[in-house]
Amino acid sequence: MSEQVQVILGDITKQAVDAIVNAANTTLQGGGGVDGAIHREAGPHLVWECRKLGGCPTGGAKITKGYYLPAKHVIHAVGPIWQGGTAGEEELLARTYRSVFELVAQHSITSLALPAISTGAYRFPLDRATRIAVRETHSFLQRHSGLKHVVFVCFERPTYDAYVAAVAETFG
Ligand code: AR6
Repeated sequence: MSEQVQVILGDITKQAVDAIVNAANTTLQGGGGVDGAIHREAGPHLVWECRKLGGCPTGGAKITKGYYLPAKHVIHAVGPIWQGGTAGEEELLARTYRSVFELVAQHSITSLALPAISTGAYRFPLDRATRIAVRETHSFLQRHSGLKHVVFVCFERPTYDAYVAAVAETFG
């Protein structure tokens, strides 16, 4: 496995990195799952800043400060809701990761922690989502040397197992 890429079981709100990624919705006003956890730990300033952003389309991402989080920034990314696979969900999820990495490059982020976007409330099949996440990460790392450390933070064991398999497959 690449030294740049790590898979852990844990809570993304505890990661002391340049930026953590939030699995947000198009309103950027908070919600359940990882979104709820991030807003709880960051404190109310986060939603105040998010209110000024005017939402975000599916496939997009926007960046804020991390406030009381140990992470300096939060990249709010909006993945697609799984609708059976015929609504372009795979391409939309890939686009979501590309939007995250555009912000990583623009803001010279050197360490990044990501959750398994769309695989909770949005019900994207885990293996497919994981392969897309790891493929897009690999593609970005090949083109950009500034990002030194990527952590896939998994909240549940099946997610962890899927990432370990996808990282081994892609990074060797
Ligand atoms: N750290 C890391 N991963 C977590 C954490 C955490 N603290 N908490 C949950 N997860 P979800 P989605 C995992 O539902 O599918 C929200 O209401 C979780 O186990 O958070 O993209 C938003 O506002 C799963 O593996 O995000 C949206 O409306 C992964 O994070 C909607 O849910 C994603 O699950 C987005 O749905």
